[in-house]
Amino acid sequence: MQQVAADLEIDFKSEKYKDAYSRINAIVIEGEQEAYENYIQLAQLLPDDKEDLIRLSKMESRHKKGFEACGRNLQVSPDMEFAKEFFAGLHGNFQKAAAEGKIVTCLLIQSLIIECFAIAAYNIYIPVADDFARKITEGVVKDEYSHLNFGEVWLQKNFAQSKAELEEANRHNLPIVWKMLNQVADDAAVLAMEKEALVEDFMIQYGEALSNIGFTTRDIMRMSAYGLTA
Ligand code: Y39
Ligand code: FE
Ligand code: FE
Ligand code: FE
Repeated sequence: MQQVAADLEIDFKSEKYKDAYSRINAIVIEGEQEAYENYIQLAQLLPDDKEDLIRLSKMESRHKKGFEACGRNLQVSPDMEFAKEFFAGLHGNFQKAAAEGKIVTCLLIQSLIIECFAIAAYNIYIPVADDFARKITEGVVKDEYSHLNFGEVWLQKNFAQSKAELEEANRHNLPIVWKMLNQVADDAAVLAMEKEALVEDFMIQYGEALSNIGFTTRDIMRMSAYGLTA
């Protein structure tokens, strides 16, 4: 059962809520900033899709501004140091792949894993958000579906030659996502976002994406199992 903020009587002004929000809001702001940078790097790696990718990068920087406003609205200062550390694993792997020209790995990290993480988090947040943040997040999540779609379409077109690299990149990066989810679970719970709901939504989005790209159900089961124990 989806719970809504009005039923839960969440106190958005309590110190406990604001403390948890200082980390979750920072994660989202840092995530949007890194997504902006990642799409600019992808635009350089994929000259044929440059215009589209620059357009996506601009959407990410708008998202960042929206979430900064959400923090200000609750008089919370985001803990950006915590957030940088939170993203360090995926950030490092994206940078390494980009330096090696591994476009498929870069797309898996940003356009599949990070976008599915964002979609799950924003879907779960919307019903329990304050009115200001809800309106912002509703606008943002629509964009994130289009970013996921970009990755799906590209990888589906290039599936045969990308399959092995996708499996390898999944093996290295999916366990990092489970660690990130575990790290943020307590703070998310304070915002009335349950870890089980986040995991469920993430797996649905990610599994659907892998299916759209061309993986079989059997492949998806095998790939999804990586890092579940992280
Ligand atoms: O593509 C995007 O805009 C993604 C960068 C944003 C990622 C946001 C990550 C959200 C995780 C929040 C975890 C809260 C429980
Ligand atoms: Fe960077
Ligand atoms: Fe975004
Ligand atoms: Fe995005």
